[in-house]
Amino acid sequence: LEVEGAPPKVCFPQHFMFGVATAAYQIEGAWNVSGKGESIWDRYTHRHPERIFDHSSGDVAADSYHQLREDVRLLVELGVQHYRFSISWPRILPMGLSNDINEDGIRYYSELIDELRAHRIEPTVTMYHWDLPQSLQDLGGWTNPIIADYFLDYARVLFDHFGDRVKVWFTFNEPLSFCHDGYGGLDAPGANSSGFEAYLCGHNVLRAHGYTYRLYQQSYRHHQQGVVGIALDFAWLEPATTSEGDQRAAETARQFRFGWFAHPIFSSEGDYPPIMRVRIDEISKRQHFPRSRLPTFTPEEVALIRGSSDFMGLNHYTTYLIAQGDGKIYPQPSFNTDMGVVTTQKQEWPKSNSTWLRVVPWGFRRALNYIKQKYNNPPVFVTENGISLERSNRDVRRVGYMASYLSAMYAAMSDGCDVRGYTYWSLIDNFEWRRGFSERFGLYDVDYSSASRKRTPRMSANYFSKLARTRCLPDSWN
Ligand code: GBH
Repeated sequence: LEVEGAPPKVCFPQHFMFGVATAAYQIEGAWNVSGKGESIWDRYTHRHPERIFDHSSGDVAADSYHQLREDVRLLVELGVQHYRFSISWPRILPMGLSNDINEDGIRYYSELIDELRAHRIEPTVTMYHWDLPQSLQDLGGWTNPIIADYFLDYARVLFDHFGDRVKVWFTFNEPLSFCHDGYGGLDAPGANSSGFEAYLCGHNVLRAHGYTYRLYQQSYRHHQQGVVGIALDFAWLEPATTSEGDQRAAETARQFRFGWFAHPIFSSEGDYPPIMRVRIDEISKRQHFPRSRLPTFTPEEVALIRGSSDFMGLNHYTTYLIAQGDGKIYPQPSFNTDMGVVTTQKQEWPKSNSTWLRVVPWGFRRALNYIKQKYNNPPVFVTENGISLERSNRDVRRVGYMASYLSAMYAAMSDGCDVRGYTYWSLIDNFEWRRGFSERFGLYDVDYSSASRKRTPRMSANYFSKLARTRCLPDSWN
C-alpha cells in the first residue's frame, strides 16, 4: 500500500543475499587445541604482545571453537541468508602441508557447515584470512613461490572434504592488507620491507589464486557446481581537489591499492596495472636495482590469472582523499613511495572507533560504479562492510552507518551495478588484529570477562534481522 507522502520503500531483489562475516583467528580461540598447528598470528601475538594495542591475543577470542551452536543460533535469530566464515589453514593442516590432515579440524568445520545448512544458511567460505601456518612462514611464507603449490594442496583438501556442501568459495581475504601490512611492519609476520616482500607476496597470492580457480574448474565444478572468487579491499579514493595532478594521483592510488589484484584477475587485458608496472620499474631503476622490485608474470601466468573469478568479493568500509605526492625518489623502497600520493580523510567526516574508518557512504556508490566501469560490470558480492563503535548495545550510530551504506549500495544498483549480496562485518565482536579487543564491530556484544564469552544482541542486530528477513530497509530502528 502506497501511503501518499511516505518515502518509497527501499527493497532489494528477491534473491539478494544478506549475511554476516567473521574470520577464524578473530573468533575461534582454541589456538592449540585438538591438533591445531601454530599460525603466524599465534607466533606474532605471543612473541610481540607489545605490538598489539591491548597486549592481547586470539588464544581464546570469542571462543567460537566451543560456541559453534551458539553462533549458529545467533545467525538463525538474525534470519540471514548466508554466513561468511574462514577456515584456519593450520587447524586443517597443522604443518601447512597436505600429508598430515587434522581430523578434528575437518570435524569442526564439517559440523559448522552442517548446522548452517540444517537452518538453510548458505556457508560462504574464505580459505585464507591471514592465519598462515607458522611452518610455512619459516620457509618464507608468501614470498616463497612454492607457497602457491602448497596453497593449492590445501584448497584441494577443502574441496574434497567440504565441496559437497560449500558452494561459494573465496580464496583470499584482502591480499592488499596481508601483503602490505604483513610485510610492511604492522601485522604478522612482522616483516618490514613493503617495497619488496609485499610485491613478492602479492605475486604468489595471485598465482595461488589462479591455480586454485583452474583446479576447481577442471576437477570440481562439474560435480560440485559451486563458484570461486576472491575478496578484495577497496576503500574509495577521491581526488583531494579538482586539480589534474590530484585526479591523476587518485587514479594511481586506485590502481596500486585495488588494481594490484583487481587488474590481473578482472580486467580484459590481465597482468598488473600499467601504471604500477611503469612506476615501480622506473623507481627501481633510479634506486640502482638491477631489476624491478615488482616481479613479472609469464604469459602463461597472465592467462591463468585473467578471468579467474566467478564474481568479485568486495570489502568496503570507508573513503580517503588523495593528493599528488612530492614526486621525489626515496632511497628506501616502499609501496607508499612507489605509489607517491598523499592520503588523508576529511575532519568533518563522522568518526568510528578505528582511526582509519570514517563514515562516507557516497564513497561506496562511487567504488561500485568504478568497478562496473573498469571491469565490465562483474557480479559483486559485498563481503564486508561495518563500523567499530564504543561498547554499547544502544548502537544507534551503527544502525545509521548501515542504513546510509545500504542506501548508497541501492543507488549503485540503480546505476546498473550488479550487486548480488551484502555481508556485515561482523556477527560478533572479535579480535581486531593489532587493535586487539579494543575495537568492536559486532552486531552482538561479546563479554570477554565471562568464561563462555557471552553474546548479547545490540540494537543493530534487531535492525539487521528485519533487513535480512524482508530484504527491505527497515523504516523503524527498533
Ligand atoms: C577488514 O579489513 C578485515 O578483513 C577484517 O579482518 C577486520 O576485522 C575488519 O577490517 C575491521 O578492522 O591502521 O591506518 O594502517 C579492512 C581493511 C586494511 C582496514 C588495513 C585497516 C589498516 C589501516 N583494513 N587497515 S592503518
